Amino acid sequence: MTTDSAVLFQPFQMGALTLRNRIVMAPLTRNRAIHGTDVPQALNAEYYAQRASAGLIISEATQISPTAKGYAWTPGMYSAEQVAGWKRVTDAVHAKGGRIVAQLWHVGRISHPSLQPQGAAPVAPSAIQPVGQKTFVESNEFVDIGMPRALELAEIAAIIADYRMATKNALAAGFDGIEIHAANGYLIQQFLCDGSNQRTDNYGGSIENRMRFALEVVDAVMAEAGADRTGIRLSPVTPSNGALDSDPAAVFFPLVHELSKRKLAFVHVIEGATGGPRDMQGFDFHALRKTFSGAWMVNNGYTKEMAVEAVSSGYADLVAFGRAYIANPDLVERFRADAALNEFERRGLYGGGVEGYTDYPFMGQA
Ligand code: 8OZ
Repeated sequence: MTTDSAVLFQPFQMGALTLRNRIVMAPLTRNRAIHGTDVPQALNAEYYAQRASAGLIISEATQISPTAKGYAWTPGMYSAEQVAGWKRVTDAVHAKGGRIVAQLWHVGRISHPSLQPQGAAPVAPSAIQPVGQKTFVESNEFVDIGMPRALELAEIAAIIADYRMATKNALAAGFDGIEIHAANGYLIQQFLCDGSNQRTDNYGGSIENRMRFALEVVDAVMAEAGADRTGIRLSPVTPSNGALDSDPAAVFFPLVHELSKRKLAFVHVIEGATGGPRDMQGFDFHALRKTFSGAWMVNNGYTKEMAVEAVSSGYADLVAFGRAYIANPDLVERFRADAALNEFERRGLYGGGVEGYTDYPFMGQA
């Protein structure tokens, strides 16, 4: 290795947030909120606090409303109890000098009537069923995703208001900022992609119209948190959850240009297929980076060596690690010491308690 890994341990000013290094804990769905209320519990605070030496923690995806939920036992950001639960988490992270932003989420069509209020069909830009997708319900099974219901115009406005309220709640819960989850085939990406959006009103058709929902969400979040505490996660070429667009570059270049105009603190990109192959399918992420003036955060299968290269070359400011953070609470210290990493295991990945969650050893522990 010719490049010096010290670049990873340099502080970084991301908008209003001073981060102590370039290593980010990626948002990770772990399905451990309190059953029935979707409230974060003490175990969640312990898990995040274990990982507080990251330059930044991004919370697991958190639903902005009951309708925004797509999986069993994911946490919410819309009730007073949820805000109180999250306050325990942010307090525990801050007590260790860490920084944490909330990832706000609406799943759109990636849900199931058993997870929806009144057992209703999930909502989406258009009534188009995603092909071959499943979700995880409370009976502990993966079930097929059915036909969603197309949102009425007034409902779209209400969802934007939900994002704004959830942002207010996240700030009240002590979060340092917001990451808008616009990736992985959930509601915002469903509006962006022509494979899931066939609306004929102002929210469908042209690129400008398909971007409208995303930008209205961004504006609503910024109105509460400020641009300097707002970021967004994008996955231009992921096939996750049936995200499908005939020409991703035609959508994501103008979108990132708009985000840059708004002076968003950061853009977080998943390069390739989420949690899978880093095949960029001809999409030029380096060119996309050049259209954005704020911080650039990259993710997907990075090793320490790849992270050093991405940061020292000037392409990325920050690198987010998912699986490595599941298995290594002290990932920063291990990188610094050039120590071996714990192997990621699937046990307890989605749902359960301590096992596979807070029981991965720190360096020097058995
Ligand atoms: C894994 C399982 C359930 C949800 C994503 C929030 O893909 C998720 C997710 C990941 O963004």
